[in-house]
Amino acid sequence: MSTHLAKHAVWILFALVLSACCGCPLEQPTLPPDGNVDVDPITFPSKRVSGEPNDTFDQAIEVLFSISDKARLSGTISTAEDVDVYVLGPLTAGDRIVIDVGTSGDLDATIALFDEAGRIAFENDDRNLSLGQLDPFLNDVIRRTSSVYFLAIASAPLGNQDMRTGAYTINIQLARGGQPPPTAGQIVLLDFTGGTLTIPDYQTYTVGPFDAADIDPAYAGLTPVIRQQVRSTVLENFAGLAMEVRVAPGDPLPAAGTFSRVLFGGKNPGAFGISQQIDPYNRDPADSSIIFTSMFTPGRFGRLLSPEELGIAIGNVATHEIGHLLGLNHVANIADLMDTTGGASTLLLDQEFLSSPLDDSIFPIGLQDSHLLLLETLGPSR
Ligand SMILES: [Ca+2]
Ligand SMILES: [Ca+2]
Ligand SMILES: [Ca+2]
Ligand SMILES: [Zn+2]
Repeated sequence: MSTHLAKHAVWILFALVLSACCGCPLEQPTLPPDGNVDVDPITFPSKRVSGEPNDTFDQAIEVLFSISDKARLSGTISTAEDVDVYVLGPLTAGDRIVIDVGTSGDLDATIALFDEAGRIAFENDDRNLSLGQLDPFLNDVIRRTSSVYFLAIASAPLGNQDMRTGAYTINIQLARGGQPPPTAGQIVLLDFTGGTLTIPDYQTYTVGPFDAADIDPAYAGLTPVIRQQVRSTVLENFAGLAMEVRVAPGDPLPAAGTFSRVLFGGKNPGAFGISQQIDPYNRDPADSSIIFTSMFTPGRFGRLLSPEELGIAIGNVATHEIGHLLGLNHVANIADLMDTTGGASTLLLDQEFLSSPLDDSIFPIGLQDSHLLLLETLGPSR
C-alpha cells in the first residue's frame, strides 16, 4: 500500500506544479495515445496500430508482436467510461499469456481477455489487493482455441472514484505451443452440520447446525426435506459436468483437502452468501463458501415460501457461490445462476449457467459463458 500512496503523492505534486506555473485552471498533462509503443503507423499502412475510437471489439487496435512474441502498449483511460480494446490475433489452447500492466498511479485499472465471440477467458483487477498492488497482472494458459483474442482495459468499476482516469503501459509476452492443464472434476460438500469459515480480508463466521425453524417457525421439522431439496437443486444446476455433491450429515466425508465446502447457517444483512475467492479455472480444490440461511425469510420474499421453493432458493445461491469457487464472475441476467442484478424472487426461477453479459461491476463490455467455462474447468460428467 505504501508504494502505491507514494506514487499517488508524487502525481498530485506534479499536477500542483503544473497549475502554479501556468497560472491557469489545472490542465491534464500530455497523456499517451492508445496503441503500440515505438511503432510508426506509416510503417504499417494496412493496420490500425494506434488511436481512438477503440471502445468496442469492432474498433480494436491491432497489437504488433515481435519475433520473440512480445508486445508493448501504452494508452490512457481518458474518462471513467473509457474502454480500450486491443486485438491479439489467434491463440491456441495451451498457449501461455503474460500481461503486465503498469499505471501512472492515479488509475486503478482492470483488464479482461475475450475470445472471438466476446466471451471472457480471464480477468484481473488487482495483482494483489491485500498488498495494495492495484495494477492488473495475468499469467495463465489459454484453455480455448479462438481465431481472435481481445485484450481490454478499463478503470476498475468498484475502485476508488478518484482513480478512474490515467495513463497505462501493458507488456505482453506469449509462449506458444504448450499443453492446456487437464480438466479436473470437483467434489463439493454441502455442510449442514455447523462450523467456522474465514473469508480472507473480511470476516470469520461461526454457525450452529442448520435448523429450518431458524428461518421461520413454519419450517419446524422440515430440515431434512429442505436439505434434500438444496442437494437436488445443486445437482440439477451442475448436470452434465464432473461435479460430485455430498451432504453432511448423511454422506461419507471426502478426504481432507480434496473438496470444497459450502456451510449453511447464520445471518449477514448484506448478502445471501459469500465465498472465500473467485478461483479462475479452480486452482484451489479446497476453498469454501457460506450460505446465510437465516436470510431466506418470508419478509425477503414477500411471502412464506413452500419448503420446495425454499430449497430451490438456497440451492441456487449455493450453486452461485460454488460458481465463484470454480472461477465464475457476476453477470447481468436474472435467468443466469451468476446473476447479481435480480431481487430475491429471481432465486425461485429455474436459473442455469448461461452465456450472459458481464455485470457492470466486473467489466463494461463482453459476455461470460458460464457453462463453457465450467466445461473447460471440470470437464463433462463421466
Ligand atoms: Ca483511451
Ligand atoms: Ca486494479
Ligand atoms: Ca476452487
Ligand atoms: Zn456472487
